Amino acid sequence: MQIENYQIEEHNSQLQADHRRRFDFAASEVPGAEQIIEKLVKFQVAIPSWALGTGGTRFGRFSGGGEPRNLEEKMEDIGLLHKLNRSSGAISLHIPWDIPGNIASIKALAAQYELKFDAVNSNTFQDQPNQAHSYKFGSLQNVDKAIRKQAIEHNIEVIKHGIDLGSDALTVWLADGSTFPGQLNMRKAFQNTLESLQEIYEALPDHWKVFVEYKAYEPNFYSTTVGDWGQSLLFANKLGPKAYTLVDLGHHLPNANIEQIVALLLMEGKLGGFHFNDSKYGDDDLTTGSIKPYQLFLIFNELVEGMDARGMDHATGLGWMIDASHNVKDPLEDLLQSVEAIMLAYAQALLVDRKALAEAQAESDVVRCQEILQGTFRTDLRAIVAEARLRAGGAANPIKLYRDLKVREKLISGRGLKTVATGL
Ligand SMILES: [Mn+2]
Repeated sequence: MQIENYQIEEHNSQLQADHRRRFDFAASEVPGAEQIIEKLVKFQVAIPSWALGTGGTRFGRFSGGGEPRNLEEKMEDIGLLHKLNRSSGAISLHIPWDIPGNIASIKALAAQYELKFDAVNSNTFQDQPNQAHSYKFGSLQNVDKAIRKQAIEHNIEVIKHGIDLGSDALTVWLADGSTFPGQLNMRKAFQNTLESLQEIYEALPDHWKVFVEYKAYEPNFYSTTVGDWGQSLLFANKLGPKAYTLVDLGHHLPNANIEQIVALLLMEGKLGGFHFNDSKYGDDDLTTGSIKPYQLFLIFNELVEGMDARGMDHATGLGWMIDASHNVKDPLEDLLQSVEAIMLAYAQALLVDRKALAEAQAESDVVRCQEILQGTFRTDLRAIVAEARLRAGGAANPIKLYRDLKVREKLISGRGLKTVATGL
């Protein structure tokens, strides 16, 4: 299905008076509101092809109905999101869950929905049907050279799919590691992984990047071969200038200071990509900003400060993507909430009075530093974010319009109640 422009215009005119009142107040309170709005309009967050269906846990999965059955329908879903919020203009493909069949028609569809192809993702954490070797004991780290070779070739194939689509980055997340002490030689596992990554790196086109994503634990529970940002940075530094670390918010041990990690990686010019989600305990993959919105703001505060220090373009300097799973919510509503939370945290970070903060830091005025950050965090910028969305052609209240138009009901009637998205 498609949302028509007139439906957005009708919705916006119904909410216009209310929005105008709130926006005028916010704009009067916020210095530089126009510049913030301009930056918000440009900022796009990629949606991964695996986030459009209902996820599950190892205990079960409860389908929500009307899930996209193939890549075309996944793009249709992201097209709906982008139509509503005008900030979801990119899709990140997971291979082999979403191998593009007819490249020309997939590209035409992307153009129709105004979507770009973000980083492509390889998958060596599962065995595929008819695969010669198993990844049960790791892929790029494996003690068996033939298994490593198979995993390397898969990554090179993913790069080729990305080239066909106009993508310019490969994200490698490895489940490699060990579940019991003594299971592997950690130094050899690192060296095997490095050699494998070097072969993949050689296959990258000149303008491409490779993102090395880390994760503290799971599915392996004793050691992870790319376990934290230090290990990822070690790989990225050894690989070369096209290799970067990717930070996934859920891939840290509890209470890790992610804002500090972000600050230092940016300082080193080695932060490449970002995966948004939220969590209470581990890699919970919850809606971004649903549990720790203040942390999200603090992370964005470091991102904006660090990117500005390096003269980076906020919209294009890093790969921005949501990486979440939806067990109890409608995935599309969840994604609308996530994008909204990201835009809000970004807007707040743009509002931080950097000069005043630097002065307070220089005087070690700890109280003033806290007042500046929390004063900004507690400023209500929702009307500013909504104004940016309206100027970009989106809906004043995306979730309200989504529900008013009965989008999920229409997707169910078109696709069926019992559908399962590929990869889930
Ligand atoms: Mn991730």
